[in-house]
Amino acid sequence: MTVVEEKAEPRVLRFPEGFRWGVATAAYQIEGAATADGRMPSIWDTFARTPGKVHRGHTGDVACDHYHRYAEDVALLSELSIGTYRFSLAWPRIKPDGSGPVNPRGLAFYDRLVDELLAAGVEPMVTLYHWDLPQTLEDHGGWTNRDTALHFADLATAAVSKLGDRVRTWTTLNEPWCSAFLGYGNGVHAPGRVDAQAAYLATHHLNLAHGLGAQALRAGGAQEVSLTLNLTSVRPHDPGDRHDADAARLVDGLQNRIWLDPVLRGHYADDMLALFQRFDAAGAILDGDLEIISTPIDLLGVNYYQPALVAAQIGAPANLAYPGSEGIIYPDQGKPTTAMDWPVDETGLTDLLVRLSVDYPGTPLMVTENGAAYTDVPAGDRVADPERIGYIDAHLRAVHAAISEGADLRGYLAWSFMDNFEWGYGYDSRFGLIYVDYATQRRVPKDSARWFSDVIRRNGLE
Ligand code: IFM
Repeated sequence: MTVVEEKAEPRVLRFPEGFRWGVATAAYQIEGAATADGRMPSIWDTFARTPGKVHRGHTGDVACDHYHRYAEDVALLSELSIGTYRFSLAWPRIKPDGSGPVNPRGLAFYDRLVDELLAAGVEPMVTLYHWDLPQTLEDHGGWTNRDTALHFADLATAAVSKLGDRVRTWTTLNEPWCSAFLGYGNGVHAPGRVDAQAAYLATHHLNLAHGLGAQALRAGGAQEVSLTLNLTSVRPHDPGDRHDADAARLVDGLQNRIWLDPVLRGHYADDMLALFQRFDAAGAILDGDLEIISTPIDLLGVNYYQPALVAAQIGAPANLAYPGSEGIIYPDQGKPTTAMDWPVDETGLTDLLVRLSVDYPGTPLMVTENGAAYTDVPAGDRVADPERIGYIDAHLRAVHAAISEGADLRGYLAWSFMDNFEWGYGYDSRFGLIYVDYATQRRVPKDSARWFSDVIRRNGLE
């Protein structure tokens, strides 16, 4: 008797047709060339030079030297079959003092980059602002000054008029929560101010900048306008405890709703308005602002890394990254962690995407950042990073589950294309799919890069 061995077909978890796959970076984190072609300092140049602010005194002066090596980097993107490349424009290159005339040499860099990407078959996706505010604007109050939002709209106009014929998808801001609450609330990001009123003023002016920027992009003919927020699922430690539930609602307000509501519903929720009032910032919200802020967008970018777990505890001081959040603690989540001690829990991503679809229906979603820092050790030409593969694999399954539950998810971009300047953590925290040897600037694709490339080619996971 002959036994016919059946060869089992590997099961593939497929993503929708046309799903956009890619990777993301940001200007200050990779470009270097801090004084090239008329660029002037940003708040991050100043902050990084301030002793004690950035791990080991690292700065973005050289970073990955992408400004000079962009052609090599684009070739790598293409080799890995990356469909979409999300990058940001450096405001201090394009308008070095923030508000004056356009610096053609600065804008020309992005012109070259966009052409290089298109020639390599990679779609450029542009973010206008990823935290590098020109220092001159900060000298006039930065995001606490309403004028900064108006200057941002001018930046949008300059950028779209130069690149709009070739760039389809435009994002106004990246993670305004970080700009407002880390920049002006607890001061761990530039400009390093610790001032609750300033944090709430910045919040509203960033929302306004988004709205004005979205209008400027539309007027300049942008096809797809978006905003990227760092959102998360905020969970009460004991869901049955009223105080824990209230704590979760407040943190959810500051992390998620204070950005989502004005943009997608045209108003701030009452509990958030109460905080603007408490910190003497409600006067910044002028008649007509919310109409501007709620200018329709075509896509909401979601950056997700970890869920939040909160519990009420009488007497706990406020976390300055959430000014006004007295009486709340953040218990250990009991999950495995990344090299930065961030808990790994992909269920927070499914919950978040499904929640956005239910609470804010009608706006397509895209995961514009997701990834993890691990300690990568190169061995010759190879960097084995099984933990990063595991992290991304789990999060892609979580994304797939959200799609199955009805979320209108259009794409997934891994953070990050290559190792880079991880803000206050400097260069020691490596998020890249590509390993960067900073001493030689040699790029080495990690195992995760090859693995992700296979996922893209098959539009799914085995
Ligand atoms: O590196 C950052 C990025 O600039 C914004 N989102 C989170 C990433 C990891 O911390």
